[in-house]
Amino acid sequence: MNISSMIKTGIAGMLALVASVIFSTAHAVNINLTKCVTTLNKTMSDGQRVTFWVFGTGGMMCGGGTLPGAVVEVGVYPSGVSTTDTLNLTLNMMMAPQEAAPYNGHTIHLHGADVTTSEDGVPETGAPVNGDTYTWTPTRDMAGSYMYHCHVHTVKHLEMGMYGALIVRPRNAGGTFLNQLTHNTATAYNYVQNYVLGTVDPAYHTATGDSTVFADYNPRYFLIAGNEGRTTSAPAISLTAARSSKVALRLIGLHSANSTFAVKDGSGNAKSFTVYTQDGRELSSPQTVTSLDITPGQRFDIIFTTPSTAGTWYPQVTYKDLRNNTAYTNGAVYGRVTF
Ligand SMILES: [Cu+2]
Repeated sequence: MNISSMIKTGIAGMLALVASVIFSTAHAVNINLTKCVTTLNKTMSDGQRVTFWVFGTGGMMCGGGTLPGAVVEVGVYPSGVSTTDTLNLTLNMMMAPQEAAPYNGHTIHLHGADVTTSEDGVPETGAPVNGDTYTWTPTRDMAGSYMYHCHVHTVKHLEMGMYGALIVRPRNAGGTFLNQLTHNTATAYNYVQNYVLGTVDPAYHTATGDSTVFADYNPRYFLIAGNEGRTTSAPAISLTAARSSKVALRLIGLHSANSTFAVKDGSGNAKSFTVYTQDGRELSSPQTVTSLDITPGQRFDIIFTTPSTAGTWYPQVTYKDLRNNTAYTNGAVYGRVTF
């Protein structure tokens, strides 16, 4: 290497160092996303057709609508790093299906997020229902699972499918997402899936205004990640994992019923799993359990380790009536993890 190239390399190295210092200590990351609202028709397991309202990914005609809506990820950084992620989520109302007044329009409520009242997506406290931008800057202790949903005429619009997972993920000082639930390395995982819980009462999908239908919830369809998954052979969600690996599941309660989560092997034996975070906060002592009740709005982030021998486990949710806590007919929904 001659002197000229050494100088060039030295200058390039210095510039890279300056850039990394700026990036790791002062550069604000803005995550700008646009959501819209569109219809999605699904044929359910009993042959009935249900029309959902779902969040899509913007555009003139509102494309990309899925049930649940696409995952939104926001990063948080280790202590001592002043960089922050700010989520700017814009709701585009063009082409949106709507109810008649006074329940017209839609919002995005960032459930569990500490936001100002004007960013909370609650029409009763002033959130615009004809399109708005919602801003959120989580702090490092907020790593965990959250949810977004519409807060207009919530009993109907939530039930119609207007929801999705909002995940706060730890990044390292350089900004790379870590495969950990929190900044605690004990929460490291090899695989992760979002188990977004949902229920459907078809009567809600056609009722409007102040119908008495909304006072009597009778779900007929029970979902994980938007799918019914009524048998272990046709699960709602599945994963192929290596043996002796760590599988994290984010359990996100967007259902309108009680529920109990468990993980069972092929013989129906309950397997233990560890709960590390609840409602977007790390537990001071992780809880290892074989069953977990999840009520509407709650979130739990859990990890289990797959065995060293081949097999299949079935994470599962049993949906139960809020009034008497008895399991609904067809209320068992299965996931599958093959290793
Ligand atoms: Cu809505």
